[in-house]
Amino acid sequence: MNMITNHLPTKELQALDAAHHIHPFTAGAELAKKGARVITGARGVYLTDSDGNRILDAMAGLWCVNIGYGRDEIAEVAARQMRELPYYNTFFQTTHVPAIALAKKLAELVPGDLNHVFYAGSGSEANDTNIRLVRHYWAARGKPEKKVIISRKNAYHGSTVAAASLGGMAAMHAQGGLPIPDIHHIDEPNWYAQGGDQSPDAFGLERARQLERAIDELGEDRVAAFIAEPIQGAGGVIIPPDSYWPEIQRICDEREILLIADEVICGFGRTGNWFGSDTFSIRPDIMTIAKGLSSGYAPIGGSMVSDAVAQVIAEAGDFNHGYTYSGHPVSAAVALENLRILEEEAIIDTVRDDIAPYLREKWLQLADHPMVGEARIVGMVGSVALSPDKANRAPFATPPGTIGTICRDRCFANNLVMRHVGDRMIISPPLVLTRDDVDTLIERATRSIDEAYEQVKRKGLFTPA
Ligand code: PXG
Repeated sequence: MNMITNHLPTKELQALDAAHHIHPFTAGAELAKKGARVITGARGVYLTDSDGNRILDAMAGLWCVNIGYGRDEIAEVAARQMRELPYYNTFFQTTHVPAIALAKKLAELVPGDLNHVFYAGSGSEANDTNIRLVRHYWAARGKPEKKVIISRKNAYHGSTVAAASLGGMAAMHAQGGLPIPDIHHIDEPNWYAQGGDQSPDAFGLERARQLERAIDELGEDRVAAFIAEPIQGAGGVIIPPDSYWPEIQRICDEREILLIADEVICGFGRTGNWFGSDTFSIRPDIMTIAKGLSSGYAPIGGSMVSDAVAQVIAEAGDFNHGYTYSGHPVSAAVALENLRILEEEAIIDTVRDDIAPYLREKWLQLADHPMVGEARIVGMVGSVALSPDKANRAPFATPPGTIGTICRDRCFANNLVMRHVGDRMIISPPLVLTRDDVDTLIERATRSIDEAYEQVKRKGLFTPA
């Protein structure tokens, strides 16, 4: 493997990192004290750090390395493309072969008639595009007042000003004066935390019908679109009740609004099918893609757009929007090669038919643990809710995230990347996990939850709110 092995000692790297590097979603001073973990290489589903530890990456980087690390074919394609045409833009009536080939491939893979792509460099940028696209679309149809986009609390749609506004993360809105105007948030379908005594299906219907009520209250003539992740990822892997998506689809069919499925996490095999929209029978007008599109090997995202919407946009004159790196040739070539690997190696079929069912069986057994309130999983994305009182799905008395952090730290110590969101533990591993890898993942996760449980009890924190 081509790794930089003669790097500085870990302590020196950490000091330089603390001196000059501002980390995303991180308390800088706190991290500077303990030092960031330095990742130096990766192969398959394992990371290597600067101290030589081998860490099972059950988050596929940041939900993106679907084909696993270290695929030389991708490096070859990137190098070839860099030599042939490292950059050209797709503005000003030009195009290039990688952008064309990827657009055609995406039109084949993405369900329904979402046959058109507007390229972006990331999921955040793609969602920025979506806001401008849907408003431009309605204006072109003579309805410029249709501007409001309905989203959900605890949704994650990215970190730019517009995407973070679209998202429903209270902690993000609390910084920098968000959200921007004309974004409206309804409640999330989080039965475990908010469902009370209702059945999951009754709760799912109630939450879906909030969309109908919001359209009525805002006025259908003012609402442009509804956006949602098929499964809320960064929100804690919140899998909606079965009743939720069919009801949302019914409402979107009946009302004159566009449906945007944000598939940045769910896309490209994560849920056991190519798209979360396949898994949940969603028929979006626009789909946000990124992450698994290139398995994270190069930055790229995009908005997949239906024939009907694309036609209106095409006939409405200039769409005054675009990024320097829209359809970047190297990223597009890398994405194409990633899709070839996913398809030719039947990775998603293997997930659906073998690995996901195997992982599911073991993951659901975590619910037997005395500190686990529920275990849920769809395809290769799952979560467990930590709880001091399973019967009542009660949260801990400590501030949200306290117990999750203890558990996450045990995972770190046990060479497993399993994240926490509040007091939920989440996984989203590479799709190329083998059965042996699943066993290792479950063994390390169980050990980490056990150790966290002992610590929580010892500190007297095993008490409900
Ligand atoms: N939509 C969804 C559903 C996402 O999960 C984005 C859009 C934005 O994509 P970019 O490429 O701009 O990051 C995301 C990204 C986390 C975490 O803590 C999740 C994401 C990004 C950063 C952190 O789980 N998801």
